[in-house]
Amino acid sequence: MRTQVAIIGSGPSGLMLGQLLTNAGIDNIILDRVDRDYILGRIRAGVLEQGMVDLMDRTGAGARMHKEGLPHDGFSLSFSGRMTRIDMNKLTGGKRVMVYGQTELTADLMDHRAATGGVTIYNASGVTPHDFDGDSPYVTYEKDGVTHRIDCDLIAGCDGFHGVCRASVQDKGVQNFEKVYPFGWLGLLADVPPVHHELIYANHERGFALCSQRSKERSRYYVQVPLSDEVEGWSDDAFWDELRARLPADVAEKVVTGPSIEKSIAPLRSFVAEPLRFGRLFLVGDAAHIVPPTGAKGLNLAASDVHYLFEGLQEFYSDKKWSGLDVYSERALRRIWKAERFSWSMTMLMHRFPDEGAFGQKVQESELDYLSSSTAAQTAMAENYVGLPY
Ligand code: RFL
Ligand code: PHB
Repeated sequence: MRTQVAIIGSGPSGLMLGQLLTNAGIDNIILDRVDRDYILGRIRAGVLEQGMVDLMDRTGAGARMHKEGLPHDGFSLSFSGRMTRIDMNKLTGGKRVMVYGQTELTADLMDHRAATGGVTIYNASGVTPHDFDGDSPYVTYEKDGVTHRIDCDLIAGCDGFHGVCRASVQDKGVQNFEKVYPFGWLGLLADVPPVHHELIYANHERGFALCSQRSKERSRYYVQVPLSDEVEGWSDDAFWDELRARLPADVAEKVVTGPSIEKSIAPLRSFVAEPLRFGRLFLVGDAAHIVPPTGAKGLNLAASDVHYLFEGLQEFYSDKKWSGLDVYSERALRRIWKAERFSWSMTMLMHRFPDEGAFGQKVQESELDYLSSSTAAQTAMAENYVGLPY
């Protein structure tokens, strides 16, 4: 088999890149080690920046997102029993975010790919990129007991944090930057109306909590938990009690509870690999970087990577020039580090860090107090939350 761009990974990064390439007449094949249902069973992001919404429109798969997605003009921070609303729309001169689940967005991209004749090979095991240092890279994989080979011009590593692409460059000068946080998020998805029409990020002495949503009938809630906790140890009732205990009383009494559809614990991590290019192999999305979910930036960063890489690929195929691909890593990393900084700072602001002691706690409280009264501080938070320009 031969294609122009071999894409490893059929998450949002791989699917968005594949669709932009297909739309531009550039041949591509996507490989994933699991199948469609497995990918759609992963409950992840919910908040889309305008840049991500625009990119979905460019893929041609954005129609349902506009119909069912919920535009949000603001969100609230709760601490010391009071709420501060960050009016994103007013503070950024009219910008907003869109609440639309990653599961739905991924399904839309998969359906559009199938409808436009894109090739995806699911359940491909042992996927391996080869010879990307030279001029003739190829990818091998196994399916149904047979080894296959795809020759290509370039390889896009869109295979997430535990993928094979970054693992393949560990001895090629890649530098890893990492910070691991001493807690995780226990998330619960339920078909109950959200407690509030906007998101609430709560800093409470019992730990962080987040009230999010997927639609007017489906809520997504999170609470900070120690890394030693296991999801089996959390009944639905225990989750609802803990969530309510961390919210201001007038909000807590409005929480509508119900049986969980999904419940899971995710560890929190900041991670960046540099550079993002190794000859003819390019790292994209979670394969290259991870942010703690507090700033809602992971999926949105995948979108900006795809944007920069697609520009380079378009130039490569239409003008036979490497210049866009040559600057991909540098351009993407500048935006990645700003999102890393924001996600880290929002994580440090909103969680409880028992090891930081009383001084750390006082500094956090004073930063929250400053935020509640300073338009400048709120503007900086709003500007980052809606997403910095590409
Ligand atoms: P993905 O989605 O992990 O997809 C990678 C794909 O690659 C496949 N794969 C392989 N295929 C072949 N061979 C191999 N060896 C392979 N290894 C892996 C996998 O099966 C998979 O299908 O990466 P991608 O596409 O870069 O997308 C990144 C996003 O999924 C991620 O950044 C976000 O979900 C992060 N995130 C959030 N981002 C936001 O922008 N806003 C949010 O509100 C937000 N909330 C979240 C989040 C992530 C969370 N978790 C659980 C990590 C909330 C949570 C709880
Ligand atoms: C979510 O809805 O899953 C979500 C929303 C905002 C975040 C993180 C996760 O910051």
